Amino acid sequence: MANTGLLKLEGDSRIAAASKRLDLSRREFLQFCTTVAASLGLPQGADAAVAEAIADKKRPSVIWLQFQECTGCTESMLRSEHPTLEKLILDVISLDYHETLFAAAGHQAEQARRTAMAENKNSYLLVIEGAIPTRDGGIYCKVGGQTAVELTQACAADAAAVIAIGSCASWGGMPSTDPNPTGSSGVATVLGKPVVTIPGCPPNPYNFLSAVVHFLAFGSLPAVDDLGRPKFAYSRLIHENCERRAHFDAGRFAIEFGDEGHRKGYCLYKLGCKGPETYANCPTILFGDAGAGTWPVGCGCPCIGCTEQGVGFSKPIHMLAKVKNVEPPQQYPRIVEEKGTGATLGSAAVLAAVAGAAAGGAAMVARNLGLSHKAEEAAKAQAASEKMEV
Ligand code: FSX
Ligand code: SF4
Ligand code: F3S
Repeated sequence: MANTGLLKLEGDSRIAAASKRLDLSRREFLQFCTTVAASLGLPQGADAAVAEAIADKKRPSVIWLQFQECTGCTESMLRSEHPTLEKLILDVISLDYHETLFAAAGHQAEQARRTAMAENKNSYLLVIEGAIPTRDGGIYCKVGGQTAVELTQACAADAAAVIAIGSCASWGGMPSTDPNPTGSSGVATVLGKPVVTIPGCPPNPYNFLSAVVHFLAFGSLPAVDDLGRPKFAYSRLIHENCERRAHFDAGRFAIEFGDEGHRKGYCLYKLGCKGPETYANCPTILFGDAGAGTWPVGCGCPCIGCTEQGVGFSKPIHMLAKVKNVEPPQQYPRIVEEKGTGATLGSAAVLAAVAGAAAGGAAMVARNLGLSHKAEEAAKAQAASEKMEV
C-alpha cells in the first residue's frame, strides 16, 4: 500500500533541506525515516512523523556525562564506517556538553554545561556514559571538583529525560565486576528511579539514535522492559536471530578456537557463547555499517552477554549459557476441539502440564474429561426425557 504520509512529504522543502544537510538523497533520507520507524515498531504513518521531526531540526539539547568507562560508547557512535550515522546523530541532537568532543576544557567546559542546563531547563536530554562509583562518598570519580554521584543528581534534576548509555551506566558493567572496589553502580540506582538504558559494551549506536528520534518525534522515550531497555531493541534473544542457529539445532559446535568447527562457522555455544540468555538485536542490526557478519558471533567470537546484567562481566566465558528458548512442541492442540470426543495429543500435553501428570497419565486425564462431559450430556438428556414423561 502506498504510504500517503511519506508521499505528502515528497515535495516538502523541509525534507529537501534536511536531505541536503545530511548529504543524503531525498530517497535515502525518507528510507532512513521509514527504517527508524519500523525498527521502533511504530504504526504505519509514523515514518512521516519521524521525517518531519528530523527535518524540523528542533534539536534537543543533550548534556553527555562520562564517568567510569573506556569511551567506547562515544567511539561506537562516531566510528561508524558509513559517514551518515554520526552526522545524523550530531544533526538530530545539539550536543551541548561532551568531555571527549569538546574543544573547550576546564572551567570553560563546566560553564558551557551550566549554561546549557539553565537555557534548556526541563527540556534537555541527559545522557550518561560510564558507571558511577558510590563507595567512600563517591571520591573515585570527580569532574570539576564534583563527584559523579553529585553531577548525576544535579544534571538529572532539570532533565526532560535520562538515558544511560552502555552497560557501565546501565548497571555498573565492567567497572562493577567482582569485587567492585569502588562500588560502581548504574544511573537508576544512583537516582533511585528507573531510566532508559541502552546497554552494550559498546552499545549499538542505532539503538541510541532510534531512542533519540522517538523522543524527538513523540516527546517521550520509547517503551522499555523491566530493566529499562527499549523493547524495540532488546526483546529478542541473540540466539533467536543468530546465523549459526541451524548449527546449534543440528548439534554442530566449535569446540576450540581455530578447530575445524570454528573454521566452518559452527555454533559457538560450547566456547561459552551467551547468546541463548542475552537479549539484544546485534545479529539483526550489526555494527559499523560494514556489511554481513559484522557482530561478535559473526566474526567467530562468542557473545559474552554484554547487554545482560548478571551475564556480561559476571558469568565466566567458560561457563555454558542457560538456554532460555522454549522449544516448540511437535504437535499443537486443535483450535476448536469437539466436546466429549477425547483429546488430541497436543491437548493432552497441555493438560499434563496443568495437572502435573505423567505423560501417559495425561492422555487419561484428557480422555476422562471427554468421557465425563459425554456422561454429563447423557444425564441431562435422560433427565429431560423423564420430565417430559411426567
Ligand atoms: Fe566502554 Fe562506554 Fe563498555 Fe562502558 O561503552 S564500551 S566500558 S559499556 O561505558 O565506554
Ligand atoms: Fe549463535 Fe551463540 Fe546461539 Fe550458537 S549459541 S546459535 S553462536 S547465539
Ligand atoms: Fe554484546 Fe553479545 Fe551483542 S557480546 S555486542 S550482546 S553479540
